[in-house]
Amino acid sequence: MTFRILHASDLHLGKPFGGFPETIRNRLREARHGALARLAAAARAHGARHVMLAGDTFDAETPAPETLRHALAAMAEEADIGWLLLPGNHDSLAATELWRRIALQAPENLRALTMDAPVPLAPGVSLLPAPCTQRRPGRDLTEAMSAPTPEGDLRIGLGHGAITDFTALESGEAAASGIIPPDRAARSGLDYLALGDWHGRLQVGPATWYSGTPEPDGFKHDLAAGALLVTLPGPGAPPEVTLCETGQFRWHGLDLDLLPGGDAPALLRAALPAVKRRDHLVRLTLSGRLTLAERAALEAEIAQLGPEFGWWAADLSRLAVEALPEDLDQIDRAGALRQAAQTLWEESRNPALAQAERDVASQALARLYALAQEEHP
Ligand SMILES: [Mn+2]
Repeated sequence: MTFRILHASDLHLGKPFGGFPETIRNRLREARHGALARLAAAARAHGARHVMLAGDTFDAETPAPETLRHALAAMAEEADIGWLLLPGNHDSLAATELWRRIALQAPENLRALTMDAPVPLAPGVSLLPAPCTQRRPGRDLTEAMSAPTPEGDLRIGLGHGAITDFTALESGEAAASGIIPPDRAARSGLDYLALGDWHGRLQVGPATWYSGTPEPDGFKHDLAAGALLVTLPGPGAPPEVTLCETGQFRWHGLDLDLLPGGDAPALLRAALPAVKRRDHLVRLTLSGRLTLAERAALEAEIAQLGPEFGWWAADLSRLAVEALPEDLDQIDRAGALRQAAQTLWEESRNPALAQAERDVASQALARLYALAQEEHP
């Protein structure tokens, strides 16, 4: 008897993305809402009737009324899919008003897992949820997954939180309390343990996974986000787990170390996606050194490329410049501008100055050079 289910977590609906400009913030929020339909489509396409959301479906304990209503409506519209909603640490049971509203407004195909008792999911399949009682429960809630279920049932655990630190175990230190033991699946006789909390995808053991968020939300995890399609061949048999990509946006934290003589603009282009740039966020950090001319060419390339992306930031503060005396002629042959360039050049290589001061002079010289090139290309 094969059972198939989709495992997702950490949707964080309503996440505000403060610190980003309004346009991209709205698009990022919208993409999180859109992930519900993409999850349903992925489940349907692979013959899964249920989507497990392993906590943090909502970013806040009191989401805006429309965030909740839109989510419930979107789930209701996927009428052939059963949604299994576990309270995480962001939307724990301490958010009593949230779970009260969900209980009142939830469509028939949504099941809020607010109790840590086994739930019959399908004939021969039991779900063992461990809802977060509060933001930091301070104890291992997944102990509840050892509860008995009908003889011969598949046992699927659904939890939210951090696993025990392996390094602490190996060094003989006491494991921190209130976190999930990595061998929970074996301890509680689970055929699969679906976890949420970690926003990247992570396999913890043969039958234990973090799905990661279905829609990426930061630069920490630069991977294609999605949900896990879990196929359980039968009680006691190892699960087959495959990725269903559901992410709209990709976040790239890109580090480039540059040296003179290379083609920096070409290196940059090669490191960036070529299509759908509007759905990519890029945080570029440049280091190494370039000649003034190379740096000016790179800055021009950055000015050209940046606006093609959904969001873009480039940090050139750690990119040193190598200025040659003849470069100064490119700024001006004489006059006040040349004099300023000469002074900056001398400061940039003056061993009597602190490195920070020399760097400031270098950056200013690079700026002056780039401006002069724009005027007299
Ligand atoms: Mn989370």
